[in-house]
Amino acid sequence: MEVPPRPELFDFHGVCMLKQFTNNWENVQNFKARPDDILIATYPKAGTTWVSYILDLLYFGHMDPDRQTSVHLHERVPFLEFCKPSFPTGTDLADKLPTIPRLIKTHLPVQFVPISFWEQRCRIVYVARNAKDDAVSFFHFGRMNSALPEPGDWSTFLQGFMEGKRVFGSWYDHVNGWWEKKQTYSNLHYMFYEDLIEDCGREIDGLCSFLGLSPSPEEKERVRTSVTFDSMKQNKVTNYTTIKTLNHTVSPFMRKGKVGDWKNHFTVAQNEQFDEDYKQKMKNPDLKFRFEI
Ligand code: PPS
Repeated sequence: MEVPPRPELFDFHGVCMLKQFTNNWENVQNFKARPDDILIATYPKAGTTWVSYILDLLYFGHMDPDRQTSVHLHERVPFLEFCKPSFPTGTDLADKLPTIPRLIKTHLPVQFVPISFWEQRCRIVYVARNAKDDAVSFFHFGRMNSALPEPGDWSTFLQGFMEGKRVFGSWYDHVNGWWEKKQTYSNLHYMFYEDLIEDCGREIDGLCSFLGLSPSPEEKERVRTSVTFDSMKQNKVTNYTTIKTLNHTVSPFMRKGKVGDWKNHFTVAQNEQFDEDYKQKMKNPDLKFRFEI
């Protein structure tokens, strides 16, 4: 079978994007959020799948056992801006979601989020991951995902990452833009991948208090054990092995799940250049990332 060519990035209102995320723009912008919707927002590779599954289990883990084994996470938590021929669009999937609340995922930078989410005062969970591990994860994802541009070699990819030439734009603008939003929008819970790795139970508690949930200790423990890296890697509902554009023999979607894997990729020179550039772009002293734990 002929392999379709890799797509190209283009400038979209100042942000690098791919057509598969802008094709349905009018419907995305006009999306009618409901007050009880919960938006899970991230820069790619920050822990979207992890937090989506935590929220899905907190709300719906006790429901119909069939759902747990047969409904894939990407159907339970639609990807709002996704739009590719012969697939249902993210907005259609979200419109048809039967659950209350609806859990909806997005990688959009804050300025692109449909206005109805703000008007309806929806709760939003933002997850951020340190830039070095995010870049490494994104690089390997680009290698295994034929729906993304060719990543090139590691040093080319890293350079593009630093210049914001990756789909959904600059990591730096994304994490800073959402952080600023949190200062004025109180229904935003800003989380860090590194904190989840350090103590997932504590982070689940934080999510529950933000969402007004009070699971029993047993329920909470069930969620915690179901969302470990190894459980999610084995679980076909969460490991993305059924998606055709992903080649897990090149690099699995559930790849390493660690903090600090960047040390296995960055050369000393790349690290120095990255740190210098980072200082220029990350001036807000309140937004701090951990590169190791
Ligand atoms: S995507 O494609 O943007 O939706 O990817 P996303 O889910 O945001 O990020 C994928 C990375 O998250 C890791 N991951 C986890 N780490 C630890 N524990 C759990 N449960 C978990 N689930 C997903 C996944 O392995 C990717 O990171 P890397 O570093 O590539 O392993």
